Amino acid sequence: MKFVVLTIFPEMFASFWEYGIIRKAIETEKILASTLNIRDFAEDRHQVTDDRPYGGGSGMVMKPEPLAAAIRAAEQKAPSAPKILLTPQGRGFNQKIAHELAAFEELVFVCGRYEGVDDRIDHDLIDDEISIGDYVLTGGELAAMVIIDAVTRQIPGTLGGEDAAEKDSFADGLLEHAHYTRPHVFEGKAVPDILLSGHHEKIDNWRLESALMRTLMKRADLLQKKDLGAKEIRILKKWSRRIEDILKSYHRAHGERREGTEKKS
Ligand code: 6GU
Repeated sequence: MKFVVLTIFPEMFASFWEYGIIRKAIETEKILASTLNIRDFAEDRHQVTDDRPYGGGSGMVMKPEPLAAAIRAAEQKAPSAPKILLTPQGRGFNQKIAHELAAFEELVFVCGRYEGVDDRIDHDLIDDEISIGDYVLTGGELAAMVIIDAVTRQIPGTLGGEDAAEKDSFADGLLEHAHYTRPHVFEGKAVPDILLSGHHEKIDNWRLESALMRTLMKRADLLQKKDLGAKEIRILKKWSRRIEDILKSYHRAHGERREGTEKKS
């Protein structure tokens, strides 16, 4: 995967390329990363990339000529790449889009700054617009890093275990199960026995139950949307029966007044 990033702050990426999985992916040539400084494409003596907005108002606008020239230079470096503008007005980034972008061989990211880019930088020059959430950043650089990070870990061979990305939160519509490492007991809390049993099927079942539980507690909206499998339905029904039993005992002990379940006699 080749990433080309257009920015007026290429230095922001210097340390990003240098750590962890991203660094390793560059070293093993799973990804190729470069930046183009938009300022280098400004023709004037002071290499200005912004200007005051027509119609007045506060804030500055990114000038079209340097940006267009930079995008055309990026096209030379990555001819097959979709050119993606990072903007809060773009479609909302998520794991599905990360997966979708990982299928390309090249990606170009255009980082806007100031109040926005001149609107004539449009369909001829930009193929896609992405936002990383409903809040406003001072520029697209952090968003580009977020997306590059999420896309890189989708590329086979970039993570430790070969299938680690498939087990991710969201990959199957569930949050990930709980994880534990040594020590066996930490501040009085022991690791669940099953995980030490060496019984792989039981461990898998425990992990599925843990993933379902976490998703129910933290992100019930994901469960509502999910295409549940037979095992998952069995687990949810088991919990449902347990909750029913607890409520039944409670009502028996306290009389069945609340919850509108008064007995007819
Ligand atoms: Cl992609 N850019 C900016 N400037 N702000 C954002 C964003 C992008 N996504 C969320 N907020």
